[in-house]
Amino acid sequence: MAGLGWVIYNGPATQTSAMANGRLRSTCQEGHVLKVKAAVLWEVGQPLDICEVDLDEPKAGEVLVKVGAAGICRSDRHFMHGDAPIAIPVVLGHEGAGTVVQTGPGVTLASEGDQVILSFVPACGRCRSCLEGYSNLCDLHAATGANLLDGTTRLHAAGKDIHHMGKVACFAEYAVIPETGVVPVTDSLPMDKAAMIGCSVTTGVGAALYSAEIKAGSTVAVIGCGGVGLNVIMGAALASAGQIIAVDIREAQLEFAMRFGATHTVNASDQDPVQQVKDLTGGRGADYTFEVFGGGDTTKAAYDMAAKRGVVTVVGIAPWGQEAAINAVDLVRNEKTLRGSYYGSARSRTDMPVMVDMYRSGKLNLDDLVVRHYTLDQINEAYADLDNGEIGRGAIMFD
Ligand code: COD
Ligand code: ZN
Repeated sequence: MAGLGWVIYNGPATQTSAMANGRLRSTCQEGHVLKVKAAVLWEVGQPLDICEVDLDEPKAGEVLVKVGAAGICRSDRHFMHGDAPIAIPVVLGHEGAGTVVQTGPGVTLASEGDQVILSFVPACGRCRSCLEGYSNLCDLHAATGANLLDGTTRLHAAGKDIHHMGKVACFAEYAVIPETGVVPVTDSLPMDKAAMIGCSVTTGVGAALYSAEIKAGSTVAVIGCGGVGLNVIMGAALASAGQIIAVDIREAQLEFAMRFGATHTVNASDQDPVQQVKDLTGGRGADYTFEVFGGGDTTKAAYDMAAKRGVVTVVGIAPWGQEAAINAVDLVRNEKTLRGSYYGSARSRTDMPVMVDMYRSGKLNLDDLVVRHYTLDQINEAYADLDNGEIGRGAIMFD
């Protein structure tokens, strides 16, 4: 904790002065900012800018986290490309883990020194969604978007407020996060594995176990076998599915998926994936299908390849405005279920510790999932690797 350079805030963020020469304090003093390196999206379609930004001290109910690792997830890419709307400028990064180094007033859910997994839905615990048990859909979180729960930001640069993706913003050395957005881990994990639990594991395994509730012995097809899709496959294996069919347009992804529990593969680049899945399931289609890419066509394919009474779970979010043409007669006559799944229908604070235990007991293969490490300065390269279809997950590692 020593050596953190708090700066006295004297005016606009670009005109700070007078280095504070102290250790990090556990009680906040108004008006201090920390200079941190962060990857900022200033404009849609532009590369991320690695620059120094000002980070305010945590306010009531917030914690300051020294980021340990941040995953390279396609969801951030959707914002960079403008496929999904977000307030900009913004610090992206929603799959992370780190160490709490300071707590704001009134914090009771985490302490200094805790290793924490970051949750990109810090549930308020008071809204209707939270009270009904759907904390992944917290109304206050949705209403405050890429600001913190009080509707303001702690990040600033060039005289502008900078938004916090998922109230996490972990493409930065430090992050100020609502206390409900950090989940302490007992007996620390490697940071990159802990980070995976912050998104791809909870989103993917959760989609299989908590959204679809896959039954033992059933047939499963997963469209899109990147970081999140591989976790859906692991979830299906944990649920003892019989056949697990990995569907992707890249052969390397399909081969890699076999390591995580896929029993069959379908290459959708040259042949109709719906027909191939039907061929592999005796003409019935799969009992559970998942869309884990984010597209209208792939959502339709997931629907079409589902069996009678099949459950279609859409994890990916298609670019704004895209639609999927669902056959309205087939929906009724074949009693299919079409549903969305956000954050694996999970409750971060109780379900993430379950994922940690599953990793520790060897049931989740996170050691093979993270295949590339980068520095924050290499983040645009990391996203180029994702676009080029490199297998598995990449992670930014911080000192
Ligand atoms: N058919 C089959 N597979 C395809 C196709 C296709 N037509 N096109 C691409 N793919 C494959 C790619 O080759 C790749 O293997 C895979 O789809 C996508 O994997 P990644 O690693 O690029 O993406 P992920 O796993 O990091 O993210 C996937 C999401 C579905 C989560 C993401 O794209 C998304 O839609 N996010 C929005 C939803 C959201 O916000 N969720 C919560 C946070 S993740
Ligand atoms: Zn993600």
